[in-house]
Parts: sequence; structure tokens; C-alpha cells
Amino acid sequence: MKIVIVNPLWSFVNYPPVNLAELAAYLIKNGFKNTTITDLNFEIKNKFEIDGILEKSLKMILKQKPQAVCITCNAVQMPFVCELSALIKEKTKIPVIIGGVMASLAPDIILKLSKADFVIRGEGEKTLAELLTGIKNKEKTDKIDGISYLSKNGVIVNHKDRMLMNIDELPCPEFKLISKNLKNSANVWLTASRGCAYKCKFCSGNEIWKMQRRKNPQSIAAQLKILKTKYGIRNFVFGDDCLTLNKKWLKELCLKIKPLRLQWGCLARIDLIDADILKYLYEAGCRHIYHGIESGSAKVRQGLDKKMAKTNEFILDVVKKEIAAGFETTCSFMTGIPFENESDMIKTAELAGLTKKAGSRIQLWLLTPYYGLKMLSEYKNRLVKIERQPAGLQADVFDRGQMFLYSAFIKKYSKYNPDNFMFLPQGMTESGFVKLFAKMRSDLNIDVNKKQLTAKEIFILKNIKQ
Ligand code: B12
Ligand code: SF4
Repeated sequence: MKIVIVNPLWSFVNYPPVNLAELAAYLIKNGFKNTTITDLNFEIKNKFEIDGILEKSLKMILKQKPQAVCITCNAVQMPFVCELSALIKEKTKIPVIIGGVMASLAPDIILKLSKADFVIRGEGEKTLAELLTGIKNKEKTDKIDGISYLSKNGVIVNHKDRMLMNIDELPCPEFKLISKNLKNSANVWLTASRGCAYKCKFCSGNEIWKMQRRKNPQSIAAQLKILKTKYGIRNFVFGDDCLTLNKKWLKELCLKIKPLRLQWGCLARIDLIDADILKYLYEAGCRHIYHGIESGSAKVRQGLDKKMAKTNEFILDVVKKEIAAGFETTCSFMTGIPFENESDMIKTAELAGLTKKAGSRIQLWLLTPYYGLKMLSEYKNRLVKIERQPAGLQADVFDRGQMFLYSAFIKKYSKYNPDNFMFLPQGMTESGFVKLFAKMRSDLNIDVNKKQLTAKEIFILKNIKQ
């Protein structure tokens, strides 16, 4: 059975979809040998030629004569995925299956807008293999754990959740299916674990993974060795939710990857860093650590269920130690938190300023109300509709270039775009917030609007505008 897994068009930068190579590897191991990945984000070279882009994508998929098309979908990819899936369903009878974070958190919206046959919620490997087996054997597929579909009378059926799998059953990602985009790439992200032990209220997706499962360090080292020797990869990022959670495992991982002499970065909670951890990380080639600090107010951090009983002095001390040890550090902060007030925002600006002075890079975001966030139901009454980009606020989902070029898609789905909403802090008006946010940004010398645009893109955008 021919299966095509699709990475939709979504970014100006090519990020090899290692997550899809892992999904494909599981299918291949389980009998679906004829599985390929079509990375439209890589294949479509001229992302500025928007006319006919969906038809072009459809052609690339159909020429492989698929018997099932499986598309990944997060919040950024959603407009393109819905358009592409609806086009496939309009022109063919091929089953379309959509998975990924956005599909998992809002299966009803995705099923209705995409006309797809199935959404797979959560961990995809086992559910997809079972569903494809059912389709191949023309068996009933409605009782497969983890699937959602529209019943004949148009009602959404969310069949029960699938249990998380034994992570050791995952084969090595099928890198050869994405070999062209991997070759010498500087944008490789991979994960050595799945999930997180924490349940921060603002985190999108932690409901999917529920807890942390860690892969065997030896198998991660083997994957990295292939990436280095076959694809010329010299640096990468561990995108794990919480890489430094388990010290024993982290140490083993670091020891196994050290001989590869690769340079890498990771995301880590600042309260899970100590001198020992910094030593293993550095020796294993880690040079960049990204911390989500979120707020300068301990009360707000607590309200976010960050479960980080540390002071601002502790945070600053860790940042200084990291810089002194030779790491590049990034501290990420956010505002637009429904239970913060103006004075909390000022505390955030102060802490961000101090970490910057200590040598860290800083980011300041707005809390984005993604589907499925615990905060969304709890603070629905504090949500305001605001088009962030025109209001001069940072937009989390679509960057400036995407907004400009893909505006037709994006506008059509604007109701579902979390960038068009924000939580208003306590005691603040919309205009007061916008003003204070701009001041914080300017005092900290952050221009988030410059995010992700390359010189070439800026050049092209300028020319189109003239
Ligand atoms: C790597 C990564 C990136 C990389 C992308 C690299 C790449 N190759 O695509 C980069 C750095 C570019 C990136 C950017 C952004 N990202 Co990001 N990213 C991640 C990260 C850390 C890891 C993804 C991953 O590999 N996970 C591991 C695999 C196993 O999980 P998975 O991809 O979800 O796939 C599983 C299931 O979802 C499912 N599945 C997935 N696809 C499919 C398809 C089918 C057909 C099926 C059946 C199943 C299925 O099965 C898979 C295996 O079980 C996740 C966090 C996370 N822990 O997942 C965030 C995450 C996906 N990113 C997120 C966000 C918000 C962003 C940004 C908007 C951030 C920003 N502020 O700018 C930008 C988008 C930029 C833009 N405007 O274009 C959110 C998405 C939220 C949402 N609701 O959609 C996440 C979940 C982080 C978070 N916790 O909030 N990101
Ligand atoms: S620690 Fe990070 S990954 Fe874990 S729940 Fe909190 S924000 Fe999400």
C-alpha cells in the first residue's frame, strides 16, 4: 500500500521533518514498506509564487499514486493543511488522515474545515499503523483508539484516547526519506524524549504527552552518528520539552554523544540546571541553552503552575554561571497573562533587563491562547479579540513574511488563529497594555517583528510592496 506523509508548506526556512521520518520508520517496520515523505516546505522552492500553489502541491502528491495521504498539522500549518486536504477530497477518493498538535487539540475544527476522513489525536505511530491496516484490509475502522471522524450524520466521534507506547519500540527515523533536505542542514531538531513531567497551564501540547518517556541514549547517539557521517550535520537542537529532568539519563546521553564532537543546543527549565549538568552538557558539545522564565513575578510563575520555587536571584545566578561556563543563553519571557497586573509586567521587564545585562539573549512574547491550553477554559472571560500584528503586538504563529505572502489563506482562517486573541492583564485597558508592551520592548531593545525574515525575503517583500 502506497502511503504519502506530507509536511505542509509553512515556513521560509527548511526544517527537515525528523518527527515525520520517525513516524514513517514505524510504518515501514510494521509492514508499510512503500511509505514516503513529501516535504512541500522543501519541495516548493519559490514560496513567493502563491498562485496555483495548492494545485502544484496536489500534483506532487498524486504523481506518487498514494492509497492514503497523511498530513501533519500544527497551528501554523493549519490554513494550508485544511485547504490542501479539502482539495484532495474534492478531486480524489483517496483517504486523508491528519495528525499533529493542532489536529490533536482541535479535531472537530480540523475535521470540519479539512474534509479529511480521519484525525489522529496524540501519539501517531500505533494509531496510524492500525488505521492503515484497517483501510488496507477494508475492515471497520471506527473503533481504533485515538481516532476522530465525522459520523454519517455529521457528528464528531472522538474514539477513546490511545495509551502511550513503549518508547523503545520506536525504530531509528528513516532519514533517507528526507535525505535531500537533511544534507548539510543547519536546522535539524530532534527529540531524545517525549513529554514533560510538569503541567504548566500555558503550555500547548503537554496534555498529549502526559509524562516524560526517555529514549535509550545509545540509540540517540546512533541517530546522531548517521546524521553526521551520512548527511554532514555538524550542529543540531534537542527540542525535548524537558531534557534535563532526569540527571542520570542526561549524563548517560551526554557521555554517549560526546565522542561525536557535534555542537548543539537545548531547551531546559532553569531550576533543573546545576554545576554538574552544565559540565556534562558542555563536554558533550552543548553551547546554547534556552530557558522559559516566563515572568519576573514569582506570584505569576506560581499561578502559571510552573512549579518553580526559585527566586529571581537564583535565575540570575544560573544565567551568570552559564555565561561564565561558555554557553550562549536565551531567556524567554511572556506577558498578556490574565492574572498578572501592571506591576508584574514591570517585574518581568526588570528581570529580563538583568538577564540581558548578565549576557543572556532575551525574548518577550505574548501568551498565545492555543487550543487545548488549560488556561483557555479557566480564563475565557479575560480573552480579548485583537489582531496582534496590526496592533504592533508580537504575533506568535505567523511571522511578518508569512502574514504578507499567505494573507489569503490566513485571513480565511482568522477566526481560528490564536494570534487574533490575547488575555488582558488585570486592571489594564487594551490601549494601556499595547503601550506598556511597546515600552518594554523598546527599553529591552527587542524588535520581535524582525523575527525569521532573511535578507532575501526582506528584499523580495520590499520589491513586491513597491
Ligand atoms: C521542533 C519544533 C519546532 C521547529 C520545527 C522543526 C521541524 N522540523 O518542523 C521550529 C523551531 C522551527 C519551531 C517553530 C515554531 N514552533 Co515549534 N516545536 C517544535 C517542538 C519542540 C518539537 C516537535 C517534535 O519534533 N516533536 C516530537 C514529535 C514526536 O512529536 P510531534 O511532532 O507532535 O508528532 C507526533 C504527534 O503529534 C503525531 N503526528 C504528528 N504529525 C502527524 C501526522 C500524521 C498524519 C499522524 C497520523 C500523526 C502525526 O505523531 C507524532 C509521533 O507520535 C514542539 C514541541 C513538542 N514537544 O512537540 C514545538 C511545537 C510544535 N511548536 C510550537 C510553536 C508554537 C512554534 C512556533 C509558532 C513558535 C513561535 N513562537 O514562533 C514556531 C512556528 C514558526 C513559524 N511561524 O513558522 C507549538 C505548537 C502549538 C500548536 N498548538 O500548534 C509546539 C507544540 C510547542 C509548544 N509546546 O507550544 N518548532
Ligand atoms: S516545563 Fe516546559 S514543556 Fe513542561 S509543561 Fe512547562 S512549559 Fe511545557
